[in-house]
Amino acid sequence: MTESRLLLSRRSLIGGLASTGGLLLSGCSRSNDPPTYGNILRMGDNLTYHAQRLLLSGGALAREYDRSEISSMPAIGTVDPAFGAGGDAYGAVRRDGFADWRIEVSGSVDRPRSFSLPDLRCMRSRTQITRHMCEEGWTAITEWTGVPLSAVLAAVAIRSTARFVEYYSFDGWADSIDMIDALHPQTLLAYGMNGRDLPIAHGAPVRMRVERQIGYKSVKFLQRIVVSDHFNDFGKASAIQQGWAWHAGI
Ligand SMILES: Nc1nc2c(c(=O)[nH]1)N[C@H]1C(S)=C(S)[C@@H](COP(=O)(O)O)O[C@H]1N2
Ligand SMILES: [Mo]
Repeated sequence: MTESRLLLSRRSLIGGLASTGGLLLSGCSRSNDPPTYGNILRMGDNLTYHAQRLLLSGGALAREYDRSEISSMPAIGTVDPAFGAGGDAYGAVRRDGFADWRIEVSGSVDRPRSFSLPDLRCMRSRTQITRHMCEEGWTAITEWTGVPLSAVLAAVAIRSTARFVEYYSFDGWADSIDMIDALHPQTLLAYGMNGRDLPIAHGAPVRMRVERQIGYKSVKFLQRIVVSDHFNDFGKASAIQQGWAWHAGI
């Protein structure tokens, strides 16, 4: 390589590094980022958010396992919302195998509608064996069956302005993911676990599976979904404002 070409390639390398660093660092000021509340640890969340988005293509799959590797999975947090706050609503839909359960999908969509369990079961399905990772330190390998969230979003015709998908549960959980995770092929509204109907303790009738983020993003007992053009931090009592990372990539 000649002197000048070496110089050129070095310059472009340095330029490349600088712009990479710029992209990572500017993450903290972009309007669609998770909020930091001036908290230095929350700024780290944004760094991992952009680093993951940079390193993995939007569609990179979480590792999938063999049936022989399935392990037992403890039920964590709420194991039956019928006995907690707002339990009446869950108690009502729990009857008759969730015959009256409907999940409403609204917000930034052209065709808002609700889906019954049979509606979801009639749509395209995906089965995947993945490792659930809880922030408490345990992991479990489990088979999940469900409808890709992308199929549901296609059915309601999300608008081009949509940036986030918010999801709410019967036990008061609210969370959201960006469109890259929402449209990811492994992001499921899961109604099956290890070849059976999803048990109540694991989130019946339908739970979210977000395989490239930590366990608490996979919200159980889904009640409704809202497609949104703007980031929602769900207010002062929310997990995000209580210090839980919004983007918890693994
Ligand atoms: N609605 C709801 N979703 C939830 C929880 C919960 O308590 N309620 N716990 C979360 C946490 S911290 C983990 S690790 C997983 C646990 O899923 P599992 O109970 O099926 O093992 O669910 C997540 N989703
Ligand atoms: Mo967890």
